[in-house]
Amino acid sequence: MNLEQTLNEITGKMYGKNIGACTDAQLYNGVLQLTKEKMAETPAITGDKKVYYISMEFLIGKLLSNNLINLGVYEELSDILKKNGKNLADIEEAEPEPSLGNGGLGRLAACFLDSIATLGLPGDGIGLNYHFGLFKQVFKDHLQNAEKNDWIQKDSWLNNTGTKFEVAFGDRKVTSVLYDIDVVGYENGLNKLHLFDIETVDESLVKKGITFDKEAIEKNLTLFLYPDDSDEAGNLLRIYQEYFMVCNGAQLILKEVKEKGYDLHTLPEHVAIQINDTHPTMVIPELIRILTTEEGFTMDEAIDVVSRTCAYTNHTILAEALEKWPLAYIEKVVPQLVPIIKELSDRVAKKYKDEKVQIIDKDKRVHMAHIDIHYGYSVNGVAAIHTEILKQSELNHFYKIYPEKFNNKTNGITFRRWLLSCNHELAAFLTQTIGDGYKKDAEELQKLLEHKDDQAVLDAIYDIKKTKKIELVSYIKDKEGVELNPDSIFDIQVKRLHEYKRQQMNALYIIHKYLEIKGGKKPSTPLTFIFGAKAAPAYVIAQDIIHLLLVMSDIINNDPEVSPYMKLVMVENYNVSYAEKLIPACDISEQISLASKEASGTGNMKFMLNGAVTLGTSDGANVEIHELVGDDNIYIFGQDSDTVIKHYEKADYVSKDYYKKSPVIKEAVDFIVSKEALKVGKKENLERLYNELLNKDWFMTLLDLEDYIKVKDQAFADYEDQQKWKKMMLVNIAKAGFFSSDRTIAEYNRDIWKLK
Ligand code: F58
Repeated sequence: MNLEQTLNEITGKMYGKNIGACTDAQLYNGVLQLTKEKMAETPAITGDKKVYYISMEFLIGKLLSNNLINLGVYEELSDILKKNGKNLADIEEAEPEPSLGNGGLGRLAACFLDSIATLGLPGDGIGLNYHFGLFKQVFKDHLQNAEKNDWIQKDSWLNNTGTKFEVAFGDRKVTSVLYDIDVVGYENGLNKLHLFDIETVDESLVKKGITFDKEAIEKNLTLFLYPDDSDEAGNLLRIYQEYFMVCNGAQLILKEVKEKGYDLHTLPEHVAIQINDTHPTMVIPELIRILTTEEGFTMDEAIDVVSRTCAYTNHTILAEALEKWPLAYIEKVVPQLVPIIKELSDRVAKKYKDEKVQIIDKDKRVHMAHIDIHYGYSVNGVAAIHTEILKQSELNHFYKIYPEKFNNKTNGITFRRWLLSCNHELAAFLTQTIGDGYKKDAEELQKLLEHKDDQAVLDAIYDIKKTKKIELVSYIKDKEGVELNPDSIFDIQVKRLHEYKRQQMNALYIIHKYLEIKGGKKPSTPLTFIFGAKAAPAYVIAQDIIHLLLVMSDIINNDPEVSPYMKLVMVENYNVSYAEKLIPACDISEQISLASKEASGTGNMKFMLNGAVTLGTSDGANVEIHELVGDDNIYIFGQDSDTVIKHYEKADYVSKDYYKKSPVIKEAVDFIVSKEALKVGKKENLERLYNELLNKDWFMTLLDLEDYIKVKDQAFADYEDQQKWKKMMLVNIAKAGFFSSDRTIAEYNRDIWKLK
């Protein structure tokens, strides 16, 4: 049977209809089943040693398109649907997005699974099956509201495996259920994403918005991704979730090793466990607990084996993100782990006197990262500058003890999703121009450099960008009700909302531009500013920044004097699917974090790959992008990380000094609480933000604002020179190959996992 016959048979069985007679939603279910059948036929990737990537987040996004691409049937299916009067893009719209992650860290885990399978390495993900992913963002009265975000339908990518484990929280025992999602490599075999759920979960517990009874563990454990942790019950629930994941993960791993007939004493020869940030750290004491209490290991043996199996990735230097759980909380949730953690801590205390490297500190808090570093065999940062900061400052005390454990693995992105799937036009053009070798070996994108002076190629890249901008304009008109001008410059900042990412600095620039236009100084090419960002519900200033952006968009877009020259739109509920529409349409990619704070960033890579030019600070992977494309193909501004770190050390940054010194800064900041802004926005939110910027500004917005304005204006001016801009686009695409997650994973494997 050919693909069309199979699909007709499936829709016939499901709905008594052939392809042409189905609705898009019905066809989605049909194609879903077809794809799942194809994946089930794909041979599993096997080997002597396997990696388990354990993570609280896998921000997989919609899977249909990617799976079809990786199975090699995207084009064929697309044609079949067309023949039957259907459109694959419309069918994809019917797929709910699994938002099982907050941002970069979760998305990275998803890209990694794709690359592990694509490279043919045996490797599975281990995580949780949240029934409601990251909240759905809804704007009302210029404020963010959080609503529950369900994604699981009767038919979905989840396969119930029937595997169950018992998990004990002290005397309280619960049963887990394991769901698997197949992960198919690009023209390669099959791995799995294992998502654990609790058998007794109860979705009806969620009443209004995203609030629910936090105490009812049996019912709520896997309801939400990262519930609000602003209170003790929230923190405890987070520990319940973390332990639930690692306890299940540890049981699964040991079961698989035993089934393959390996002696558990040889664990490090057959298993590598990559711990994605500190959230899964308890897997270390949990494995030690199981090996000593159930498998007859001595404590020394268990510690030795586990330490040679586990490796840790750090994703941040922000102190508030480095988990330090009160021992009392762990005692409440998993008392059986406490003796193990104490033993691990005592061994460290005996050997090292330095306070800074202890596991349990004087306040009886457990430093999770310290467990990973002492009892894991590898510690990696996620971009060159980040790893250097870890070695030289944040984790310097550990680096002195274990220099051999530290290594860098600059992040990457899967080109299957972030080029082939989201930008068919560019992918097809690249194939036509440089062949399709780049799909397997991303470095081949460099062949594009040979066409640097080829006018037809330069024009084509520019035209494709225009096509994607027109598509986005129509999508945004539909979703947000805002009419954008495809001939304007698209300047885009999309990422989680956090002060260190400095969306507020971009907002101040926009105010500055608005005031300039009001004063009669109009930009030669109109400007479009696009934001997308969710703010953690408990993060007050982040909500205020969203408020300011929504207020400004209201003011700007409704001012007939200004709106022909600039528009501002903050898209609602930014997620992976939205990113796939925004990124191909971007001219200028905003990567403006305070230097030293963004560990890597991965959005920066996605934009570059799609021909956007970066406007950024010397932070995270921007530094490596800069090195690759050279000074002429990127806009870098602001203070460097050494300077910033010194400001923190000396505590000598005073934002008010910058405000007083610069009339431009003063004017922009004052506008936040101007009559005009207060007429549209809320006094409480705007005044709080204004005061924060003037009296605290912990992430040094005003430090870089003047330079930002200068360099951003330069970028807009350069855009006028089309020829120059086209070349910059080309160089950025050509140099993006380094950021393929295939390269990143090959390095993890070469240096850390060592799988065959
Ligand atoms: C991100 N971390 C880094 N954390 O900020 C980013 O620079 C990096 O590129 C990315 O990891 C991948 O390495 C990140 O996304 C989170 O989302 C936390 C998860 C746990 C709750 C708090 C946010």
